Amino acid sequence: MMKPKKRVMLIGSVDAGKSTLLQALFGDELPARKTQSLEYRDWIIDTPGEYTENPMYYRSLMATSFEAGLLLIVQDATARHIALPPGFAGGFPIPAMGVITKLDHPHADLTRAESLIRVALPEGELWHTSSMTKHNIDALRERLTFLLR
Ligand SMILES: Nc1nc2c(ncn2[C@@H]2O[C@H](COP(=O)(O)OP(=O)(O)OP(=O)(O)O)[C@@H](O)[C@H]2O)c(=O)[nH]1
Ligand SMILES: [Mg+2]
Repeated sequence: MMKPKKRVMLIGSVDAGKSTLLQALFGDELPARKTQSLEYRDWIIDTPGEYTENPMYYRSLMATSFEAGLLLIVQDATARHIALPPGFAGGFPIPAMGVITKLDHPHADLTRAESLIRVALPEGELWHTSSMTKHNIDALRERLTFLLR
């Protein structure tokens, strides 16, 4: 795999599965620890879910996005809400795409998850993954490294 030039920044609610997705993309062993602060790892910037849930942190997310080439909004397929306001992705200076995680979960509801994430991400690619079964993980890694090259 070619090392990308730019970074992807992961955002999404607490427990959305951001860090677990990061670990799956790098082939690390699960589980992930709770993210307490911005974490830079190779070509990924992981953020604490609190930054997505609390508007007090939006400025920090915006500032950090200048170090990234792509915004990845992570939405849990079992979640009944999305923390982000309408059109949130459009406020960033970089392109955005979405990932719906936990496809393997018995309570996953893809139709609901898609309509929730489309509020914050009206356009842009939308991927479905499971970090447990690794569904779409290799394909997503290929896609991200291609987009960031
Ligand atoms: N079934 C299933 N569970 C998952 C998946 N991805 C993450 N989880 C679980 O969801 C919980 C939260 O995962 P994290 O990756 O820590 O979530 P996060 O978005 O990084 O959370 P913060 O760091 O608090 O913002 C953990 O218990 C994971 O094991 C998945 O694909 N399938
Ligand atoms: Mg985390």
